[in-house]
Amino acid sequence: MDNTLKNYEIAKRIYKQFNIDTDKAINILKDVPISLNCWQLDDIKGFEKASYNLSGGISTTGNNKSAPSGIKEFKAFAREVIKDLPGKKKFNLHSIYLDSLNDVSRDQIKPEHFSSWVDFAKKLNIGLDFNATCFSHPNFKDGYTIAHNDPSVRKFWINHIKQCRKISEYFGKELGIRSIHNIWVPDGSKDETVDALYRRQLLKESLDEILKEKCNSKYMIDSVESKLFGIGSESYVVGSHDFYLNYVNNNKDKNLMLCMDMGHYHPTEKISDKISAMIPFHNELLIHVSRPIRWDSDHIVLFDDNTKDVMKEIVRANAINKVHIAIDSFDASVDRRKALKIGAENVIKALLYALLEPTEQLRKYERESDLTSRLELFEEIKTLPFGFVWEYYKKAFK
Ligand code: RNT
Ligand code: ZN
Repeated sequence: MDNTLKNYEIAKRIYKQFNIDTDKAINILKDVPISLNCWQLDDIKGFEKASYNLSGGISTTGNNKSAPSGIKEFKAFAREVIKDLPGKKKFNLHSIYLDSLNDVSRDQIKPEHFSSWVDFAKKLNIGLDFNATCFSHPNFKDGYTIAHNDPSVRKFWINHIKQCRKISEYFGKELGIRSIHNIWVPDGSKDETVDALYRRQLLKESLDEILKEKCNSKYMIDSVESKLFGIGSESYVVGSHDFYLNYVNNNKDKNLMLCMDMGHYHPTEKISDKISAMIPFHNELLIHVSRPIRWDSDHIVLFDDNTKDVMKEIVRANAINKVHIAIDSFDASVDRRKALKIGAENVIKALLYALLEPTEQLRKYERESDLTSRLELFEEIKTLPFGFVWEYYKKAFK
């Protein structure tokens, strides 16, 4: 292993001087599943025969010539990236990535349309997460889906999401790894909305109907993802943070958790600060690690302060088993495979960085009100030989 091991041993000794056990950090990290978003590979196009344009207030830009030519190449790309990453992985599918020779209406999709994905996951020994796709479809009408005022539109999407829950349950059962089923709907309005309450009542009713049937919690768990605004829903989003937070808290009997996406809040609002506010009240949380630039732009995740801060808060809150980490990016301006790989590496890297923080020592200083020593230590650890530990982990745990 060239100099990697030698360098790691040097780094290990240096970290030891700060009472940080690098072996222990790596041992924890290798078992934390990171869910890779399939949609980074093809700009959220999927494989529906009808192939609708991207809608729902999200957008990919760029024209790098690296998108896969079909489902076969798509799977080969995904396999390559997954194999290239260290530690535990999951693959996060949207319902439009079904594998079917025929045109299947979204309210009719079934586990059988995803059986090839189960084979794919089994071979790689990974879990599958799932998402209902309530956009890029003619039934996404007037900016609404399950909060549409037309009951037939609502019905279509309710049925779609019900089917998606079953597919998620099927993934968990087949793979023996619980699947997370995320519900995000784009419903909202460009301009001032008079019927804000009415729409939220509709959303509540629709969710009640969708979640009425119990799925086996051993195999799947639902999550609901809030948002602040989207393209075309700048003024009003039905499924806001407050709405879903209340919904989850008022439905503790349901197998349901909140999903917080880093790009779905006011620009100066940090989700890292929300983790410790959620942990006392929620058993589990889902985080969409993303990178908003001025808006919810879904840029590729970097090894930057925002990503590190989220991971640090998860570690400091001792919540590695409670907070599920999924990546959400779509950038068509660079090589799609590299985009997925680099973003995922940065998430794993940031988690390793967080695990190598001398949290107990910092906490001790803080509780003793010794803020000078806390500041000194914070700054000192920034230049520890982190790169050596990362290089070693990347090679040894592929
Ligand atoms: C949209 C949400 C959602 C999507 C994916 C494709 O703003 O973040 O998670 O990005 O479902
Ligand atoms: Zn998201």
